[in-house]
Amino acid sequence: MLKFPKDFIWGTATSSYQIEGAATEDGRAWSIWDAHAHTPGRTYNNAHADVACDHYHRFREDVQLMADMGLKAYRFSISWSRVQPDGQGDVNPKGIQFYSDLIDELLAHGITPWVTLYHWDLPLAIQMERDGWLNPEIADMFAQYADICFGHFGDRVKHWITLNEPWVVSILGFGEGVFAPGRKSKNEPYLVAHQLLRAHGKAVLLYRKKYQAVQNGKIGITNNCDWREPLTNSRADRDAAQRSLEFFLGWFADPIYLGDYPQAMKDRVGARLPTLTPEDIALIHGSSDFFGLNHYTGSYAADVDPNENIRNEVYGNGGIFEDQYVQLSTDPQWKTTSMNWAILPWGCRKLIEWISQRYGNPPLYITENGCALDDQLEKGEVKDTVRKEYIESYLAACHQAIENGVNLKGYFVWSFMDNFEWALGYSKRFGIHYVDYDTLERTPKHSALWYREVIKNNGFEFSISHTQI
Ligand code: PNW
Repeated sequence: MLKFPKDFIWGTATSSYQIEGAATEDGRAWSIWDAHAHTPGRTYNNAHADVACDHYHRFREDVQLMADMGLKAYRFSISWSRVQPDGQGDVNPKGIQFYSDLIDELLAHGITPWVTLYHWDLPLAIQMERDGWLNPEIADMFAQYADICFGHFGDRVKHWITLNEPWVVSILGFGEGVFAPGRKSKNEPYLVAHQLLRAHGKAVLLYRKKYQAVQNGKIGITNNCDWREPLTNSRADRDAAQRSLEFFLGWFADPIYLGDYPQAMKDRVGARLPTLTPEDIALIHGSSDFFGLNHYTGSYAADVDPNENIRNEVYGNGGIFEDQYVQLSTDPQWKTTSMNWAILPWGCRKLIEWISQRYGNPPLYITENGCALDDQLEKGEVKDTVRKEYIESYLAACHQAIENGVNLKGYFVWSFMDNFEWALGYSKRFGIHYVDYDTLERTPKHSALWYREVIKNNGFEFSISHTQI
């Protein structure tokens, strides 16, 4: 039996645009994701999230399902344009009411809310009128929005996450252009990342100055990172794997925990990497009470000679190739999910051990982990054995890391239910609850029933011990 530490947080996660629907109801204005999804050709089957899971109208039913599985914590995000439609100025009382009701409903069922302020749905007005994340003034706009949230919800919300995955915003939104606002650039990701870090820092400073002493909550940020395993044991490949982790996670976590961008980035990106001024560093260094990590997969990393004309084959996970010169690859033996992401529980263990070493063993929460599968609903059941084994093996790897000294304090399954998977629309199912998109009916999958037992027992019997963790 693998037992977890007493008080370990067992949760699930979602985000506003992916589940809420009610896109123009009760005063909500469009975000950049509404505009992106409604632009032909941007998402699979031109899907959008006008209705999504209709969580806006069904949140009480959803909280009941969470209570049924004994969930300790629920991570959701606030739609900025629902509470402040233009992203600046007036507050929308009906938006405040919705999140206030959701929080009350969770607390009434003994579930702790973990609230993300920004999960990619920037108010469209800020993009159109103020250039969005490219505008240095966005840090102040974000802090003002955060102020509204702390002020209205901070009496009941004690766990705040400023930003979800700034790497995705920067690389997929401004580098590859596959996510909103759909820009393709080799420089903008670095500029946007810089403003994301400053915005995070300003929101945290405001919380600490104005609210933390009274409200007694914690605030942090969630970054995503995949593991990088050196392809060979050569010095060059080991350096490449390390460099790749620094370009991925160090880009955001180094400024927060170590006070500057990684040296490897400064060396290779040169003048295209903005400089953190002493004021920026004062704002950003030490600005997280905990380390939030979203983690799904990993790959091999190998060194590339800049004179060779090689392109990166592993989609979405590289960052800007010409700056890193790291060749990513996978082993055809590795099992994959329907995202084509490799299932590598040992990569999860190695990554959280890497984080704990590099950043001084901070309190760590896995704020997302899970997998997409081609689930079938048959006679009211979804037998998602691969998902159950995915979660089980990643949790076993987490348990091993805890034994090795990693300060892991909680784990959130992505996702509570199937939802709008961004550019892939409704074609990928990540939920532990199945959503029928015709009737919007929810059904707990076998993985949810298994997770309920894990929560109840604060651990589990590891049934697939032949799996490498
Ligand atoms: C995360 N990549 O996104 C998000 O936080 C969720 O909203 C999302 O649904 C979930 O993971 C599953 O995709 C990512 O291409 C999307 O590297 C894409 C990538 C990473 C994370």
